[in-house]
Amino acid sequence: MNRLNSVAKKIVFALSIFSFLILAASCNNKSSHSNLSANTSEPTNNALFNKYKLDKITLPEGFKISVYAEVPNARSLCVSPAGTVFVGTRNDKVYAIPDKNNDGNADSVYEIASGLNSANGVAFKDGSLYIGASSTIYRMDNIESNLANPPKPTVVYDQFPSDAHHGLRYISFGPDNKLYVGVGAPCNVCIPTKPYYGTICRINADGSGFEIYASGVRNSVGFDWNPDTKEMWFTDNGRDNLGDTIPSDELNKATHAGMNFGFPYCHQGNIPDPEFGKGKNCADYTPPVKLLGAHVASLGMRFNKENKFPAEYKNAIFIAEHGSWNRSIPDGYRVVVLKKDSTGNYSDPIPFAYGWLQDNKEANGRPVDVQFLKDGSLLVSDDYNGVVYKISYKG
Ligand SMILES: [Ca+2]
Ligand SMILES: [Ca+2]
Repeated sequence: MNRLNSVAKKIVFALSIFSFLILAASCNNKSSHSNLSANTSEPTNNALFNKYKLDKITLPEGFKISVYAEVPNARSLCVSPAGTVFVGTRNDKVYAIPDKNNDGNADSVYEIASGLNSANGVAFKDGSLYIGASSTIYRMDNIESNLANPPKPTVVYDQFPSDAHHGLRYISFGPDNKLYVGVGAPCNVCIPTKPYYGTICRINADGSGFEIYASGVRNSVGFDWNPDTKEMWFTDNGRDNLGDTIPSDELNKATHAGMNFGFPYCHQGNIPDPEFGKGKNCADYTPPVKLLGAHVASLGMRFNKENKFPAEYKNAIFIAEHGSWNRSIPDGYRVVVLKKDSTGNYSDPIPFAYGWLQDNKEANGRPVDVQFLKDGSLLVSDDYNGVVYKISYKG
């Protein structure tokens, strides 16, 4: 009897170990719902506001900033029509932040993909999330119904370069339903050795129809389409090592396919490159629409299409400045705005949200991308703190 009892105990013990292993294995397959904080309530927000020293951030009168969610290495942002925010990173992971009850607060943070190579780019179309990770564009279908148990990303296209230098893909769907993909030059400054280096390319959503859309682009990691004209506007980062004040980052406008924006021959529309500009004429290339400042690292940009900020911000352009490294006095580390006047012209960049750089010392935050939500507020990603902020107008 005792012996039987002890056998039974052993079986029960073995079974419980077995079921624990099954449970652990199944947990591994699921997306980690993790301990990342989303700002689901005001008391939580107060703690996160203090944690990230948001009292140091200056905004125009009537605006406020809060933490939307903590997301490690938060980089590119996109949002679905239902309000789910997707966040790419410089590392292997992609995150999703749903707001199912539409209250303007993040419900939670899901890790939905991992094991990718620099999963920086995110774009959403027809229920599918597209991810730009180095050489490869992936797709995750019906993703919003499967945030807790996401499908394995499938390959859409895998012929982009895998260089580490300027190798973070920025991707976005244009009004023509094509996926636009930034492909940086694999260097500070160099002659492109392959046609797609230093370009913005586009492909169909199924991966077919590859073409180069714009060339002479050093490294664009931010573009959007003008809501009035449907033209593509994009940021481009100026080259390094020509001093503190030149060349400027650029805001460019592509009105059609096939335009050349000057890199590496001509910088900011009027500075021939000391090495590669010999025998070239800046007038042969499309100059920028706006100069954004040297070394500020202008990354993500969006037009304000929601237009729920005051009228002076109607269709304004917001740009995230990641901040300088190649400058004796640091610059950038803020969000700037270019306002549109009554004649349709855009202003020079005006600081909109700043204070991540205090006293020109070490930065305590680095904006990467900007994205409007349907409620009219502006999200800002920060890969230094691993946070997505929300800037809203409180009146
Ligand atoms: Ca919510
Ligand atoms: Ca240029």
